Amino acid sequence: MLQIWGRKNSNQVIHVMWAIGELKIEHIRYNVGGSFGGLQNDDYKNINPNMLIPTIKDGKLISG
Ligand SMILES: N[C@@H](CCC(=O)N[C@@H](CS)C(=O)NCC(=O)O)C(=O)O
Repeated sequence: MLQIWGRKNSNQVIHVMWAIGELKIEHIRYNVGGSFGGLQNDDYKNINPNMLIPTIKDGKLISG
């Protein structure tokens, strides 16, 4: 399933979630960034070395 990391009140994340909503793609979103934190740890750095949101993972493909 498509996975998205990012708080939904981020402008960058809103664009992604809008497209996912329009296309009705099954997905799961994790709240990270802003007051949620979670960007400055090794687990997140491993999936997105930029340590920013959003990060999108589709199978083995990761985009951030
Ligand atoms: N992915 C974009 C930019 C990503 C970006 O600027 N993300 C902001 C979101 S507003 C961010 O992660 N800010 C830190 C935070 O929200 O905690 C790029 O690399 O050009």
